[in-house]
Amino acid sequence: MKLTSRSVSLVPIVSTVAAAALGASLILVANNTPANAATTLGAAAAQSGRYFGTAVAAGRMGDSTYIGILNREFDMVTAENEMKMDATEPSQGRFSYGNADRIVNHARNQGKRIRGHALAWHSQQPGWMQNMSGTALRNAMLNHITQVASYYRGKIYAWDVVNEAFADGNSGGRRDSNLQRTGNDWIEAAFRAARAADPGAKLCYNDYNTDDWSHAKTQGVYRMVQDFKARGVPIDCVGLQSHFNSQSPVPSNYQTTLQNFANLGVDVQITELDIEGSGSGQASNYDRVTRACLAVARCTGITVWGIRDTDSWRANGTPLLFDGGGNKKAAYTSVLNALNSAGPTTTTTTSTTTTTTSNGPGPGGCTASVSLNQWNEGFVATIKVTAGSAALRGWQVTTTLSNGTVTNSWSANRSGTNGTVNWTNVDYNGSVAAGQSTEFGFQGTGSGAGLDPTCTAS
Ligand code: 9MR
Repeated sequence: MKLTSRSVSLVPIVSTVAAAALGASLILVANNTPANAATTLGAAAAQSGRYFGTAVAAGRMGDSTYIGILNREFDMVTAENEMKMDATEPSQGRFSYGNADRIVNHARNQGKRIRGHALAWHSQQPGWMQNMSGTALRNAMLNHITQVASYYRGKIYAWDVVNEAFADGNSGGRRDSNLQRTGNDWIEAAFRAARAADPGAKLCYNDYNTDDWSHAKTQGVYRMVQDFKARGVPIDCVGLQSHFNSQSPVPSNYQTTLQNFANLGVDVQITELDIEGSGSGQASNYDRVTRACLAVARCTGITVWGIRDTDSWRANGTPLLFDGGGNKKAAYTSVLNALNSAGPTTTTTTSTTTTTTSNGPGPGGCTASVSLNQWNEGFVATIKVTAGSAALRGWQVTTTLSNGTVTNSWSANRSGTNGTVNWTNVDYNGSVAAGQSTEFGFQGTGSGAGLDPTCTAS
């Protein structure tokens, strides 16, 4: 039984000037008119296939205001401290995931994705590691990466494999540290170990003061990534922490920096954004950063480093999007508006359709429907799986991608990237009560038309 209902909505162009100039009445744009504007950061970012995340502290998860904002606004989560080396391996060979798991489980239960932070770093090392050197330290680092990335295999969208390994100042070289003293190849060794442990996670190099293209540190990181790509060292992304204040303002060439890294063939992510200040000045800086990301196709998402100003590691600088009472600041509105201004379209000649297709109850008692956001080069599909009259213990959805390719997916396992693609539940969303639903999604290039999902209970 298939295709019991279909509805297609086309949103007409908002710019009559563009329509007249191009002489075309079929040019369509969507979701950038006030009536269609998304009302949360995550939903607004998703219109262009991006995420909007925040750092989460396990110790604040009992705070209902904090959790309420987290659940409503953000679709990517980074553990602020709980996945660091001192937290996850407090004594050598004994791993501890309690607080990290609280964050990971909450995020997954809420359908949010997770950035892992951080597998190897000179700072926040457990005491036993701080005193190590040479081969023993190299092996301990590799074991740590293997253990932690294996434990979270399949649950992490992107790992900060190595954090802050470059020196500040004019050298453009590496920072001195016990890890650096194990040999200059420690970073690539870390990336190879992470790839082996979790082949599905994107692997990022993450640093601060790498926002200004003219800075020696930025150039040093750029040369390393260029070298890794040339030699086949597995690296997928570069994280720009982007902690800004009056001493370290948003540089005028920030978008250039994002674009130049992206041009090396890696994704770029803004990983720890905060901008000290208040009012319209702060709002305009947030606007610039957001628009810079939106202007770079491979800038895949933005994470702010905390929820309310009072949650920040530098609370006195009021650097975040919500005030201490959980109220939206001017900076919040400027980010939301910037994300909405991009909408799902990239040019005024883009066609955007929203298609909803539902399949009738299959023999196994579940249905699947798709909500598709299509723009000229790609799409984001969200598939809703609904249990029939009996609870599901697992499900499989089959989709057809005749003219598109999956580049990224979440909350389901998949069999391939195009043609007939089978999706099965992951461990946390296989159980669905009778009549209830769960969702998974994917992003792709090309066309998502004709996905026509069918659901089978398993
Ligand atoms: O926000 C984190 C704070 O709670 C910790 O005390 C601090 C310890 O180093 O780390 C902070 O997060 C840092 C992140 O892990 C790496 N980039 C800089 C962040 C702000 O210091």
